[in-house]
Amino acid sequence: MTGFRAPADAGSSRRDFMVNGFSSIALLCTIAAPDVLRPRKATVTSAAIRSQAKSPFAPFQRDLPRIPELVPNISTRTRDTYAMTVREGLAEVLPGFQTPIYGYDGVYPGPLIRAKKGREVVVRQTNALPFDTNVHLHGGYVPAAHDGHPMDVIAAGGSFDYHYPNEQDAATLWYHDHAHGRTSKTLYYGLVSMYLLEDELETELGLPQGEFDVPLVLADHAFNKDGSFRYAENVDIGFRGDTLLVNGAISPRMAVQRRRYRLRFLNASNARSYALRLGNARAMVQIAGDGGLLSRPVPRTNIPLHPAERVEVVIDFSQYGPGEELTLYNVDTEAGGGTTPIMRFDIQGGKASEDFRVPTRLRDPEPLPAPTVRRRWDLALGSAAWQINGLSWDPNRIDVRPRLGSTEVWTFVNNSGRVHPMHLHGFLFRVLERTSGPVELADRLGWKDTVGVLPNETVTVLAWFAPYKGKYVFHCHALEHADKAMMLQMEIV
Ligand SMILES: [Cu+2]
Repeated sequence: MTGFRAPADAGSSRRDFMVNGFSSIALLCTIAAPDVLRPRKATVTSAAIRSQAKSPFAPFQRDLPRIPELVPNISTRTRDTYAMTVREGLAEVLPGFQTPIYGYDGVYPGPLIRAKKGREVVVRQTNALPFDTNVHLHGGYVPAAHDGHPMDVIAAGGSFDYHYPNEQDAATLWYHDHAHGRTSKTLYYGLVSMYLLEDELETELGLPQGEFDVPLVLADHAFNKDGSFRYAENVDIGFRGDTLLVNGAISPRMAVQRRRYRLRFLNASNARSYALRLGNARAMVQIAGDGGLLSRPVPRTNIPLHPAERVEVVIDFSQYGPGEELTLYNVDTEAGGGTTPIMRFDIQGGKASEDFRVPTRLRDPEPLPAPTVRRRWDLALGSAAWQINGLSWDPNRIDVRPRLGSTEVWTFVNNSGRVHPMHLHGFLFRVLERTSGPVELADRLGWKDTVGVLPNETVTVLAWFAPYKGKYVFHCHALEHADKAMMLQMEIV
């Protein structure tokens, strides 16, 4: 990694820290968060003062935090019931600083839920924030009333029981706020976590489990001098931070045994795309995407990851010697400075001994009905806002009515210079074609719920509108685009 390059539009917190130090009052111009989002005054400790000598932004200083797993309050034969409070909290992101966040149970990332296919999960979400929130289970087959539609919100002080049937195949899902108009801020300030759905077919594969199955939440951030997150709105490109967090720690290190690990990556950034690459382009084996396991594993050396997408890889650390360090980089064209090193794996001593191999077949693809309808969606910047087919979000309008159980061919035509990660709530799709080149093998072998439509690219998908009727949304997952108001409504009939 060579010198620091500050992103043009997001303020430059890292430089702020390095050039001015903590005592400087020379603040760069930023757009303040709304009152309800304004962070509380952070505590500066002596540890913080000491840490300025060695730059708190240096990568690989902290061990990877593991995401806490939530324990059900009640478990019956068929159902697990959880309770969570959406509230303000403090996170120690920079050593010695307390960063104000919004968090599920007050932590960032929020607690992880581990669900099993065929067992219902109920999550009682209590809103202790001073404004509306809701919860969208991204990638889940969820009845419309429980999907976290942007207009179905939990008022301040209220609560709602989200019912998740878990009748889909194993997949790495995630949950986040979806109250309309402020997701760019609420997700940025922390309302994000993972929901891992498991099933028996997956268990039979013998993939790495427990401490060897590692969820990783990636997000770029920027900081004010008091250690609080800095947010600068940019509706055109979306937010760009200058510092990469994995599970809430700056480019951490992770001690690994000489064996295989399952790593589950989520791009929880507002608008930044990543490209995952190990040092010296060493191999990763992709086993799953947004919608769960691929039909077979795919070796890859460079994996693009657009906002809201997930990829799961198996990395075999037994090939490396004790003491070796293996770095995972972001090599996306917009990477640079603090957004290049993602994390480092530090190989521990001990013998490499393991029988497990990634099976050559993972999951058979479902037969799908032939598509009945073709639709085209033009993605462009209108006179004042990002739009789809010239339309902005209107909750009182239904923009499309697919039939329950049908498949449709949807073509996203990007007439702009920005990436638009297009996401369908409630339903999955297969990527059929893209004009930037052949569809990646891994994207052809599995389900997706979000696809990055590159600048001036056209991407065609086959969407399957099952299993639930009702009103859902589809939108760009660059959060500043979605908030302003690149989102349409579909009703499955
Ligand atoms: Cu967009």
